[in-house]
Amino acid sequence: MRLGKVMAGVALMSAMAMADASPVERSGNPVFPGWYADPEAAVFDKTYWIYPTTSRPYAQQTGFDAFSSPDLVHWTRHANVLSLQSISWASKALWAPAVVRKDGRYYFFFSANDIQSDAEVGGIGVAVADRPQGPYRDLLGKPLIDKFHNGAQPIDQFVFEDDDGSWYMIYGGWKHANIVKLKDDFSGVEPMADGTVFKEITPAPEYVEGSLMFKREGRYYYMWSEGGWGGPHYSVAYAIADRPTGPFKRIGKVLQQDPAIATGAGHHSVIHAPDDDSWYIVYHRRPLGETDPNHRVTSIDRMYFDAQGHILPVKITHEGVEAHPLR
Ligand code: FUB
Repeated sequence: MRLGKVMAGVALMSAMAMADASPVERSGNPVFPGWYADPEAAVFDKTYWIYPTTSRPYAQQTGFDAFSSPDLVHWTRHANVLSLQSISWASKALWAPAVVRKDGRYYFFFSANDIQSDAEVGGIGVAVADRPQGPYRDLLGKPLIDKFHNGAQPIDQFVFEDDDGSWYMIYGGWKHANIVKLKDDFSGVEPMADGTVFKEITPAPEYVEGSLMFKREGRYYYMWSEGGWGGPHYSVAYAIADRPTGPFKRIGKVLQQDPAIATGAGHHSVIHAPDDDSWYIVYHRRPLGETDPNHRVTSIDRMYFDAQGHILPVKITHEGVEAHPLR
């Protein structure tokens, strides 16, 4: 066969291969429409869940929607999974869900009322349901934490089960963070091994709010938000320690605005897919040119570690992430 004919054959075969290859499905960012902030990501069985704050003026933050997906690309909205109707002590500013499964039930921790002093009613509450999509009802009939301790406003809780079965909550606004050990029935807090109940773990002067913790290769990663949530410089930084109680020393920023993509990228959560050890960061950001503080949208991008276990700076994208069905 002459060379020209061979080359033509090769060109035809690669054109056919390209036509056959299905395009890679990606989530796009934001991953679902609407103004939603502070996304809490969870995996229950083979389904991804996102529980965000409804991003509106505080008086209109009266309920939470949830979103589920089999693959990070296709999302279904579940409206009003928890609302003020089920929380007698709350009246506004429902924020920052943290949702966990324990003993077959689903627990939805939330912040309410944006209290400014111990004289006000509000703080961090917990609701319960038999299914991830609710409906959730208030577990206690009162807040779980309703006072300032170590200067931390009781908001922005994250709930974490350690390997020994202990459950911890890390929380706090107004530039202070505390860790507490939860009672086994989540009805309150109990002293840790050293007798401390509210242990301050504020990791750096830059700390503002939005705490999160996970464990990887035996070490505890603590992440938090810095800057003002209403502006472009909102961002996420991290530290690593050998214990959930620290001490934590700030290593650096992980997530921040990209003037070509979006501003105000912060208040995040993390998903680990164990089948291929991929990590995702789920966060809110503000579309370019938008200045309304509440115009926050939920996005997902990949998160990578280097060989020493440091988190590499996240590249925020318009494309989002590839489909990742859970096996
Ligand atoms: O969405 C209300 C508040 O905005 C959150 O609790 C803060 O972390 C900030 O994201």
